[in-house]
Amino acid sequence: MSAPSRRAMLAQAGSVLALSAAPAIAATGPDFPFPGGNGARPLASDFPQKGAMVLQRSRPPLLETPFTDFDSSVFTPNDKFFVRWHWSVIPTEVNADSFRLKVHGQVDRELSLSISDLMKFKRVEIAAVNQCSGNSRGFFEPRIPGAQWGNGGMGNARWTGVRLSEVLDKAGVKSGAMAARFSGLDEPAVSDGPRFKKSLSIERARRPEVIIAYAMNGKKLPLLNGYPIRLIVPGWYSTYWIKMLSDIELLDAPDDNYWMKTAYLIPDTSHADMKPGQTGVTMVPINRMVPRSFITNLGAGARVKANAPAKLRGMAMGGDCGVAKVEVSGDGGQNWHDAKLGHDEGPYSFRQWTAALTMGPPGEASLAVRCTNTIGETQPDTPNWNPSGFMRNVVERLSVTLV
Ligand SMILES: Nc1nc2c(c(=O)[nH]1)N[C@H]1C(S)=C(S)[C@@H](COP(=O)(O)O)O[C@H]1N2
Ligand SMILES: [Mo]
Repeated sequence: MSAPSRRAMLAQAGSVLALSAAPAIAATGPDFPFPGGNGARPLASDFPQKGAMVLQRSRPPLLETPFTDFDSSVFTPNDKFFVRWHWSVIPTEVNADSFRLKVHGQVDRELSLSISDLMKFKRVEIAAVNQCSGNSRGFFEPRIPGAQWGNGGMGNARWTGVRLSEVLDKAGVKSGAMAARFSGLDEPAVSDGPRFKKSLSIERARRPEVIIAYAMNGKKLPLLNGYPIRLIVPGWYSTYWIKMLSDIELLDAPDDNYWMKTAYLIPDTSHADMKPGQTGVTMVPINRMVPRSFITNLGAGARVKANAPAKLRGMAMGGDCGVAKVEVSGDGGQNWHDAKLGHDEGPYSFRQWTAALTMGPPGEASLAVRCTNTIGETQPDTPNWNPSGFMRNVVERLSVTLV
């Protein structure tokens, strides 16, 4: 979409997100190697608190992290962190003084907490990957409608906040409560649209790693990433990581709202895999993440010295547990060599890896990387498929030219 039409669209829609007058769209965004093409995207740098981002959609904003940014650090800078919203009615500013988080439903005491009330709970910090369920959807074949993400619909940050369990304890969850349902300040753009709400079982909600975060990489959350507070569910896909979290409702029955019952379902099969058109498959709400790994210091088509050791670098994630092993291959996955793991930032974080891999004779070569997590799961050799394009974690391959 061209810059003028994007601005026109936003203007037409009324004040949603204030964009600067001068659009900053570079001609040279990535051209993702999606099957069947249509992978070219512009870069946009005119979203508030965001640097140059791959523009997937303006309204509501879908901004992808340019993949080269993952090479600089295992922590994704706030201004390069991806952005995804379902509805376009998002506050352009939030007054942190008057903001309140409501806790209600099956509780002994309803709460209405200010940010300073929240900060009285014990402060905790956790490194965790936030990854969209549909990250890498553009690579699915057959192609699937929805955000055509490359691999940058994910990011890793140090999140600071308070344990959800302590907030729930303060409210006193009644014994009959079955789920905690979360929603934020964003609203449907159509009057009968279902507000974005997601639920966790009480057991999951009480886990010690689940926090309400008020800071990201030591700074306030960018507005587009959920200022002033958001839910962090380490190890689970970010559909549960409710932004601008303003409401927690304790339910006495499983949540059957649209976003739990109809959207965000995966086949209850190994690797969430099924055949296009297959029927009779049991579907369940998406949940834990699975291992992934990427080469970050080389791009597709890079020229690499033949018959010499090449330095490879990248990052890996275990999913909902740590990284046990990363292996690299210079021959498309026939032979594997252990990479060296970098500093351990905890089980939910990206982990850097490095490897020196001896390259073959001049010609085309396919590099590959795979991660095994601490519960022994390894990335599969063949891609999975499901009707929403969720949970891609196939071994990624990168073609380079040896010269
Ligand atoms: N309030 C609210 N929270 C939300 C969403 C949303 O639409 N509204 N989308 C979820 C989804 S599907 C994703 S992928 C992540 C994206 O988080 P980010 O924009 O901070 O990267 O936010 C999650 N939290
Ligand atoms: Mo998502």
